Amino acid sequence: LKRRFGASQNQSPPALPSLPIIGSLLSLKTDRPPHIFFQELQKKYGDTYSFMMGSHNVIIVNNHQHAKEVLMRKGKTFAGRPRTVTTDILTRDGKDIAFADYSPTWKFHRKMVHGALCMFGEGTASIEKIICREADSMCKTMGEMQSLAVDLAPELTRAVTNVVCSLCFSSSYKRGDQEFEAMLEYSQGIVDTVAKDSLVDIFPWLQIFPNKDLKILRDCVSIRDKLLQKKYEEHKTNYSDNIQGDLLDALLRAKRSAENNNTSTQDVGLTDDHVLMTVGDIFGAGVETTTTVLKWTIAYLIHHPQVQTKIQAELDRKIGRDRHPQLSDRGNLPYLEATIREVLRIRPVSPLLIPHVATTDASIGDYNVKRGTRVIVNLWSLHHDQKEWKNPDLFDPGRFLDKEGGGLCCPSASYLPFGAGVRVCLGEALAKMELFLFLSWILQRFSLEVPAGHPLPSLEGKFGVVLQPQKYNVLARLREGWEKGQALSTE
Ligand code: HEM
Ligand code: PLO
Repeated sequence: LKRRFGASQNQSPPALPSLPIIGSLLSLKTDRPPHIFFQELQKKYGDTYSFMMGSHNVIIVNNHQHAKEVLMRKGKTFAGRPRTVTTDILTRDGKDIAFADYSPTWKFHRKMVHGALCMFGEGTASIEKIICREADSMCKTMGEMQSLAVDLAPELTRAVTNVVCSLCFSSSYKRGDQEFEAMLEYSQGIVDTVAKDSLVDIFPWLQIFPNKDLKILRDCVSIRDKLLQKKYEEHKTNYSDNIQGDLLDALLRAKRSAENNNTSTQDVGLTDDHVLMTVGDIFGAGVETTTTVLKWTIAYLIHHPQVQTKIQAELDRKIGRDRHPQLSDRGNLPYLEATIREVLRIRPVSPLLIPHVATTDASIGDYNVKRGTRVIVNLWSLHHDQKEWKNPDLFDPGRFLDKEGGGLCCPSASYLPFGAGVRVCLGEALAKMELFLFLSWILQRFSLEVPAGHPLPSLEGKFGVVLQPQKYNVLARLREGWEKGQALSTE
């Protein structure tokens, strides 16, 4: 293939056919989800190839060598983000972190949020305590719904939402809360319509025509913005220079201190819009990603009861029934950790990451890349690469354990569930704590199975800004000997 496309030195990557204005649209027509289609195109065009999306040049990277060059070795060069119609609606023209282009403002906000998230690790209201409080409440509710066929999604979402809600706003939601129900609805509307490379993102002029998805997105964003604005007003009223309780307080403090120093808040990007959009990002990312992974994990555990039994045996051996799992148990539960890693491999939350943009003329391997080119790292291809993984489509947590089965390992370099480099996920540590605690709490006392007469959960994802599983029902059965243990409390 290399010879055929002449990839010797400093050439353009192999390209799909393209026409003026519409670009390669005709060659991109498919009913498959994009990450799978892009993986298949490798057979014809090689691991790294390009096409035109309207007037934009796009490069797809399908192997880990090129992915690491883009994300790590040349991370800064490829740290740009494209502006698209849908993400501009969500983020008021990129005034957030995830969809903001590479700029001093993006750097500033990223650093601040990173600092705030690190700070929450300590203190009385530590993240661990918050997560355990929510895990406890979730397990109690699951106990009440025992032996019923239920969709666990709303309870999982509420637990995860309350963790980020505590971090961002120092608040949480009770079951059946109106505001929480509204949040569930608008957030799904956003996930369904934003950053899907729909036609308006390729041809921005299509906005002038009525468009159902764009209307859903605008309506949902407007509901979200009202909620964020309300939280912002509440914080402004209760703000004190000394108390820095949550992320929104931390952002407010930075804004006020810049104002007091007579720094133009416009320069560093500390306008009200920036503060709101940044919190919106962390709130949105905090909810949708972790919930999605929990749903995938439960779906896979139902398909593979032997994996579930093995995790439970490990929990019984290392923790027993007299106490709850805690973060310090993480090193002692390698099989559970391996299972989480395998779920993040086989169903990556963000199979195409978020598109990157070359901020200068650059190169990937032997290929020249022009400034402004969009670079999409196909994480799905990396995680399902036959050369890197034995039976990549098989769910096998054991692949992350060393030969003796006692320690964790990473059998391939082709594994980047959180991305890497300057744009690496900001919530990796938080997400890992949540996944570990929520899953260990659930599996310590419940066995999850498919209810009689219900189908097994589908393992096919719905492609969007996150790869979500389809809805399914579960039966959570209290494990033998747990009737007593239920009385355990977090105190
Ligand atoms: C970005 C994965 C949870 C906040 C990303 C990216 C990935 C990712 C793949 C894109 C990297 C790139 O474009 O190169 C995940 C996974 C999660 C998770 C698998 C859960 C298991 C979270 C959580 C938060 C969060 C809980 C919030 C606290 C962010 C932010 C960005 C990001 C703000 C944008 C970073 C930037 O563009 O500078 N994440 N994420 N993520 N994530 Fe996460
Ligand atoms: C999820 C729906 C929310 O209502 C808004 C939102 C904000 C930030 C986005 C998140 C959504 C989806 C997952 C994203 C996150 C930023 C980083 C994260 C894209 C759209 C990932 C996985 O990259």
